[in-house]
Amino acid sequence: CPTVKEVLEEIVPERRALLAQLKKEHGSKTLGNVTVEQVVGGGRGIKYMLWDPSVLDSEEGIRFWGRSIPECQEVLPTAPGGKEMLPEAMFWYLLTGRVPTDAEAKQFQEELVGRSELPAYVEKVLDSLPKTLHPMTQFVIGVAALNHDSKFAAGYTAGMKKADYWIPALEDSLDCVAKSFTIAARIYNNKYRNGNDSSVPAIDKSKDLSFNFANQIGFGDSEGFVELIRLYNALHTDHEGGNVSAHTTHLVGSALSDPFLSYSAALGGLAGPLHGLANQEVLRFIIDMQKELGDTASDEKVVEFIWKTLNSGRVIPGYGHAVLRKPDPRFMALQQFGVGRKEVAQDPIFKYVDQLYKVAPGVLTEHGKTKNPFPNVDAASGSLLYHYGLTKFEFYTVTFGTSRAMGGLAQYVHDRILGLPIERPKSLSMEAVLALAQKA
Ligand code: CMX
Repeated sequence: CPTVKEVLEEIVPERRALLAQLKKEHGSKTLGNVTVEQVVGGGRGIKYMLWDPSVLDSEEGIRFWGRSIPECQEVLPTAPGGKEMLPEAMFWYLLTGRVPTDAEAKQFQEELVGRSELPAYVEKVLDSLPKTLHPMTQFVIGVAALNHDSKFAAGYTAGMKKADYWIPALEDSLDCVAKSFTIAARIYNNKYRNGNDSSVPAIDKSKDLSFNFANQIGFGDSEGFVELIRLYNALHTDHEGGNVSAHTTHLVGSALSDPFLSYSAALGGLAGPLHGLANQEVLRFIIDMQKELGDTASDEKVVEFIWKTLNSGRVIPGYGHAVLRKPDPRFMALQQFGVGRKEVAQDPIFKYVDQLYKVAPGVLTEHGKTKNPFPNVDAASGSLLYHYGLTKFEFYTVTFGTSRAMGGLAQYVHDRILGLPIERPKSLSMEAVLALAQKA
């Protein structure tokens, strides 16, 4: 069956023709006006960049090349004996816009797992870091260090043609995704286990990335955990282009920094508490609640706890969203995973996630600040990892990071296919905004 590169070779002329048509026939048309509020308010809603693999609707949530999450769950291949869509299949789909056949997904999985070993110098870099360093900082360092072997950077230095940029960009992106899983496992073993001695199993080339990650950190025997990691990684891949991690990949990549440097920069953004670090914060919040209220509590007590948090000036992690105005379908998919497994559904932490979903939207609505009182993806993800014994919640954003690489870098490849220019939007001083606004 064809490789992902062969499928992309077919797609390249179509995508380039579509961009040429957009420029030629519609280049001067307006897509909306920019208000002062948008300029001072983080650019919300400004239609500003191209992003092909996914589009986010504020009401219904994310669609990947036009398919909703349940639709993807229906068509994307799973592991043998598994029920959850494979992240490798999702990555292929994000890159090509085509659902892989079982044979294509299997071949692609083998290709990625075949790339997942780390160069010795990266292992050395990771092993030399202090155990006290946050796992996300370690992740930033590990991914950036991979740039040593970047085929894109080498090709650029050797003077490759612009039309060919996407080819080494694809090579590096596949390497970056595959090796991210192994970097994540190494960070976990260094920080929370006995380092990376001979007790860490070698990569099993016949299995998928999620299994190997789980296996290397000691969870390979847990069917539930492995399936969760597959679902988690497939769901977190992409959330259109405007979020901090995706946009950073795109922005840094627009300077023709290679995929490793671009994605490493994105991980720095993912590590922020208003973005990916929220899943760590959700667990901290629920554990604090459990410590104060016990394993179960009445709705009134939970509401009281939420108010106490809000009144102390903190946010309720896992709630609210810059774009979404309904419960996040990624949250719903993870919640369904938990509800569908009896042992998870009975876990007190998971039950608190459920109870928060019932009461927190009402409290946040009454509080009256957030434009979206509903849960985002981070509201559920950590409780599931915690249930299976991954209790080091400082590590949770790393699992988000292995996944987001697939979405950010799928678009990175498309950016190079399309030959998009360096990003350079206009900034204004407050005085300049004032002067323009007074004239408007
Ligand atoms: N709890 C309390 N207050 C909240 C809130 C929450 N969960 N969500 C938003 N607000 C507040 C904001 O802090 C803001 O207050 P100020 O005006 O005092 O600054 C006000 O409501 C308006 O914010 P908004 O327009 O509704 O939300 P933004 O687009 O500015 O921010 C987000 C979106 C996600 C950063 C915000 O909802 C938040 O901080 N949520 C908690 C953290 C979180 O879960 N982040 C993960 C998001 C998903 C991801 O990227 O991984």
